[in-house]
Amino acid sequence: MSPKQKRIPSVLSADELMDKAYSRAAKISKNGTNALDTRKKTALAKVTASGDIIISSLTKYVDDFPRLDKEEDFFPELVDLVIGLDGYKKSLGAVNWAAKRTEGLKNETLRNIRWTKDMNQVESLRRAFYGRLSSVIKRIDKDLAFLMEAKKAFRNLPAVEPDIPTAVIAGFPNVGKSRLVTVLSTAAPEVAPYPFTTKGIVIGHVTHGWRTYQIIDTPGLLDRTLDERNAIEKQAVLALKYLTDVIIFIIDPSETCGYDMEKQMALLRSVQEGFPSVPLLVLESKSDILLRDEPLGLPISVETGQNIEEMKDRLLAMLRAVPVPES
Ligand SMILES: Nc1nc2c(ncn2[C@@H]2O[C@H](COP(=O)(O)OP(=O)(O)OP(=O)(O)O)[C@@H](O)[C@H]2O)c(=O)[nH]1
Ligand SMILES: [Mg+2]
Repeated sequence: MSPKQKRIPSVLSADELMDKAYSRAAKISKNGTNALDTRKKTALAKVTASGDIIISSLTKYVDDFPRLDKEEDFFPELVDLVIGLDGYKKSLGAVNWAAKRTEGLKNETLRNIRWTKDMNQVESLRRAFYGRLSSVIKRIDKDLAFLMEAKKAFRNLPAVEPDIPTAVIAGFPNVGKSRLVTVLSTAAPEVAPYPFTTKGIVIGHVTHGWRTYQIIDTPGLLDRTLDERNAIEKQAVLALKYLTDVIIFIIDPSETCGYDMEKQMALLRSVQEGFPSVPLLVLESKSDILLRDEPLGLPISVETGQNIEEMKDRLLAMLRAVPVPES
């Protein structure tokens, strides 16, 4: 499941968690049969309440943040690129540790308070509990902050639907991928006359008859090997690796994108080699600027509308031919 579809709780900082626990405990007072008993009952209730608030908040984080154990998949790999999977797992592990540690401290303190016959001891046990609790929670402050950031990142992840036929648009930066997506689909990615405008995966939809298809805009790729690619380019590679049923590859023969044809052709070849079984629709963009005599792919212009309808027809035919998974 996509981490986006899961409701993720708001994460409190260490200070906020402790404030919540203290203020709940501060309101508690109990009556006992004598002064010692009153003190004990009150202290037991305060320790229980403050410990339980911390335990239940932390346990909720551990339970409700998505498990991303299966690493060979689109979302775990995307999360790895966007926030780092190791850090994510480590933070959840630390929060889990803190919940267990709080439980242990709480039980130990309750036991000691029950045993003691000394009024002053009751208070010092309670205070010691708060002190130790606070240092446990402070130790995971960075992990809580990490989870807060992760929550934001999850919210911004693309809402990819894995089971509908999908076309992924690829090509060098600045060749016109996003502008094409805006005429093809419901998505409205940013279009700008400089490279690396698109920094993540953007999802659009096209509806044709009763069927809906996904069109995915990706960040531009440079012609280089995977280990040289930056995290932004790697998102495009992930979309190609996991999501694509049809690749739309855009070449900009006008070279106004800033990259020469030789480099663009090398990238096209490496995409073909990398995904030999995926149907490929090659387009030559910006035909209003330069129309080649012998184009390699279909020349299009979003500026003049040249071949846009033809391109849509070809794309829809390719998407219609994608086998629908049996459900
Ligand atoms: N003249 C002309 N300009 C175009 C056409 N299509 C796109 N452009 C321009 O090319 C520039 C880059 O377009 P984008 O759609 O942002 O390119 P991109 O491939 O998404 O770029 P990145 O996101 O940076 O990889 C913009 O200034 C567009 O207006 C076209 O058909 N004709
Ligand atoms: Mg773009």
